[in-house]
Amino acid sequence: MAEKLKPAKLHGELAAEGLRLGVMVSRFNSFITERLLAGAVDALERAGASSENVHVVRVPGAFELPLIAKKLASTGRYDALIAIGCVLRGETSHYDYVCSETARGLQLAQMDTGVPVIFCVLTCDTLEQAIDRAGLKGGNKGFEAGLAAIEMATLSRKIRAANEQTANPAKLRRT
Ligand code: INI
Repeated sequence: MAEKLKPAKLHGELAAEGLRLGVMVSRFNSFITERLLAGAVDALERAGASSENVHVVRVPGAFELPLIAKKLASTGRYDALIAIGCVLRGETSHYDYVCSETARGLQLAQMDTGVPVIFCVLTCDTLEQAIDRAGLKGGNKGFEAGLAAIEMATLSRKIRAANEQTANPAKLRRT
């Protein structure tokens, strides 16, 4: 009979001790973004992050998030970044440009630098939809982003450690 396969598994942890994290927050629609920030900080705090290792950086609007993400990631000082913003649809096509360029720029920032950048930019048709996702019916997307940052940071550290130790995937911890 064939051997029962036990594949090597690799995953992040929800433990933030020692992680260096940057949280970028857009001032535009701050009524929403400050609530998302509170949710993110709550997640980091509960998972054991320390004040000296968590930096909050404010930017004017969502459109400015990608450049600052790239600058912060390029310092090599962060295990993960969280980009917080809220774009609300208006009467013109401005919304579409801000949304698409923000998403594209943040993806580019993480792909160019290898530092995880968590996308916590709400893109909503109405203020009510945004409020629901910033601590009401839809939970708090900032809290979810905090957890995602911790998972991606710890996963990235594990991959780096495994790579430094050996290129052999069999050495990865079996769970
Ligand atoms: N920025 C946002 O973060 N949310 C919005 O809803 C928004 N709208 O609708 O205009 C917005 N615009 C500003 C933009 O992000 C830049 O800050 C601005 O264009 C200067 O570059």
